[in-house]
Amino acid sequence: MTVEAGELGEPSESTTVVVIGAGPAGLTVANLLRRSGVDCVVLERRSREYVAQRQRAGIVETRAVRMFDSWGLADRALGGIPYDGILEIRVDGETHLVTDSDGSEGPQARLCPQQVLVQKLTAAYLDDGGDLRFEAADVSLHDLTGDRPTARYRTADGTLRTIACTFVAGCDGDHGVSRTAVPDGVLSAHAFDHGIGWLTVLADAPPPAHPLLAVSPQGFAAHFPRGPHSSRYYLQCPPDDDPGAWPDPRVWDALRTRLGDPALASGPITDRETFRLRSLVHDPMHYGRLFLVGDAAHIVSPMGGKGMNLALYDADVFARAVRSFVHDNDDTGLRTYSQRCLRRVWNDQEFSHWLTRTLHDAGDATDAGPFQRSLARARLDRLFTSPAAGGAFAELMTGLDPA
Ligand code: RFL
Repeated sequence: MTVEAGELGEPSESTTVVVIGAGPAGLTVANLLRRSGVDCVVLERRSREYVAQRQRAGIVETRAVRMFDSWGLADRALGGIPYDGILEIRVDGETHLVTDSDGSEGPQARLCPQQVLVQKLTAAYLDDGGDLRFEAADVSLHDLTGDRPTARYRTADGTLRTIACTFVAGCDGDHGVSRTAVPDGVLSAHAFDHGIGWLTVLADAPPPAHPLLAVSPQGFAAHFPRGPHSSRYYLQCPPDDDPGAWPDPRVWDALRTRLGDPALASGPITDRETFRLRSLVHDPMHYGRLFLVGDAAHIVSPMGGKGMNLALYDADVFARAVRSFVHDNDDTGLRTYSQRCLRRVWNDQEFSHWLTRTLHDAGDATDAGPFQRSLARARLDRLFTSPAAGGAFAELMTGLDPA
């Protein structure tokens, strides 16, 4: 990276890729570029402590584990607790075990909470000498359609800095600045509101034997491991319900009823929020020399656990494309980036939508009606009885499907 005097008097620097955002997408891009011998600078709005504790996803799918493995990063990037690839779907209290493994050779999915992945990717990047700047305020992007875009930001002490680059990786999530730097009308937004709300609760309570999804007459519920002594729970609720309407006793009562487990152990609740299930895709995923990666380009309903895994997929495709451009002067990967990523995005949106409808319509708590309810139950029945349907489900869960 070079440093020179800026035209406005502020320090001016130069690098190959400026990465906006240090979530799973940005940190993966940064680590893969570093391993490719491509220099980059990561600008993150929040502090290191804030980013390191943000809890969301919990499973790194098989495809993503193998992606890290192929870069020699699996041991350094992934932590968490062992996962035997078995998922429980409990229908009206009756257990059905389905496998999240397609039987192929190689490393399998890992139960790795998102914050553990973020902590490990941060440490790996910094230990390798990576340039990661936390508390970068007022980030703005300029000249994205020219040969030399720039990113401006303000340091914690108020100094204005400018970085010139060859490419910008917009990894700053759905509410970041990267996508808003694209002029109106360039991207098409395809949005879908599932009309479903979820209450999500994090608690210091024993994890389930297997990740658990439950259908009941009272609605959907789920219980996921987040550590040896912590769990995340989900409860279907009216869209835009108030978390304050869910005091602890109501949460544990609802979980015991919907999970069909009167003896479910409780524990202190450490986090509680409600949100609407929604899906969103922006097409194309680039503008000039800006490439949108992860949630900056698409949101997937959490059902099926694909959001973070798609972010990791985009990051891999982008890093390989930049590597080919920088080392082999081959821009094919950059030209086809959006098309290639969107194929997997729509594949995973379809899977997530299918699973969302199946598990919410099969209970009685939605207004889907008896016809949709019976269709959802028929889908579940097929999943539990047909090896071919079970195989297709496992292929989608692992992310090893051909999309
Ligand atoms: P992130 O994680 O939002 O990171 C974006 C980063 O950019 C920073 N940033 C900025 N930096 C500089 N300047 C600005 N102006 C900036 N604006 C923002 C932010 O501080 C942040 O550090 O996006 P990324 O990297 O694309 O990762 C995407 C994943 O976080 C997301 O898809 C998943 O969390 C979705 N998700 C799940 N995905 C799964 O694969 N499996 C799951 O089980 C799963 N569960 C979930 C989820 C999302 C949830 N929420 C948020 C509704 C459960 C929940 C409750």
